[in-house]
Amino acid sequence: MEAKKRIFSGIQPTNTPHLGNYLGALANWVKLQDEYDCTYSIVDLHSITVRQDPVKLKKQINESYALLLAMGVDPDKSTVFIQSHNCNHAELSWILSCYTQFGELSRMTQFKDKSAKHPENINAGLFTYPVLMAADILAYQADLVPVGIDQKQHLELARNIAQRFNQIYGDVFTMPDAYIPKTGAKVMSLQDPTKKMSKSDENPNASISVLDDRDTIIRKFKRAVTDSDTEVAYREGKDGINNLMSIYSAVTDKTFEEIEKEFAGKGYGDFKLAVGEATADRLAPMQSEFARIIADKAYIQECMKKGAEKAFKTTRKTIQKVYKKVGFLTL
Ligand code: ATP
Ligand code: LTN
Repeated sequence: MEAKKRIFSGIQPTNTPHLGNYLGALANWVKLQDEYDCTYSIVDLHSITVRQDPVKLKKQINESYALLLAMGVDPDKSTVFIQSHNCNHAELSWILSCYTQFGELSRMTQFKDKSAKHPENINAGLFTYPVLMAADILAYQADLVPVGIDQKQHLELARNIAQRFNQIYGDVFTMPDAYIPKTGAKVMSLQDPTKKMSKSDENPNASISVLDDRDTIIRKFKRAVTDSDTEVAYREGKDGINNLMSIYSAVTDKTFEEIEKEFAGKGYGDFKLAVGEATADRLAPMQSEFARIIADKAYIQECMKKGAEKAFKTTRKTIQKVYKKVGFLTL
């Protein structure tokens, strides 16, 4: 039997995941588990590129991990672990940073955005963030990386680093491809539909947390910024409605055409309510599962430990190969 292709992806424990994280990435993580050999990580090392409160961070790491399990990521099928529990990520990141150009990192739009947002803390980690991400992916020899569209540039960089390394030392790393969903790849803010929905947005009405209750979800969608038109139709310039249609399409699997038909002659009020209800229905099973899992500390610990051990084993093979190739002595 041919070995399954490998998948790696990660999410930062910076806040509770929002609907964008879910539709852009996490929903695919669950779907791909049968067909691929999947590894999913809570990337806590990445999250400290922006200052975090240690007490809050600890809680967020634990909850983000439990949420993955609640969503249906199966720790018996896939490897689910916390990034800092596997030292190979940081080790490989150092090596790869010596094969990454300053100019390449300067062009990363996430670095430009985040340094503009936090001018008081433009640290070296924020700059080298994409190298650590490349190390995450390449350490597992991943073939596919399910992410939202905002991570495409980082993935291209990972490919460039892999190619450069392979050119010098022969075939060491697998070339990874991005896996980006057709709908939900970029969910926009409900308050400013020209900006992406983001965990770090200060306005709580701008995003739907996957743990928001039904009433809150419906209320936030009711308040979503749209336009002065009345027609539910996907058209240029109707950013707010386009975003709501994309969300509705992603949570119900209906096409834009079907949605336009469903709401022909109806107002935005009816449409917003339907989007709210469909989203709440979609998130409800995960929310009750989360309540159950988060109470079971021993189970979470056991899964984390098993995940970290599996992750370490797989990646140590890559590190050993890399050390040999660059000319380090082995003991
Ligand atoms: P922050 O705003 O703090 O940078 P984030 O909301 O971008 O965080 P991440 O943990 O960086 O969240 O991303 C996790 C995954 O979710 C990534 O695969 C990313 O591409 C995807 N993602 C993030 N925001 C969106 C969005 N608005 N729409 C679709 N996918 C998204
Ligand atoms: N940079 C990503 C999170 C991330 C990731 C990864 C995604 C870190 N390492 C490896 C895919 C593969 C983000 O900000 N969303």
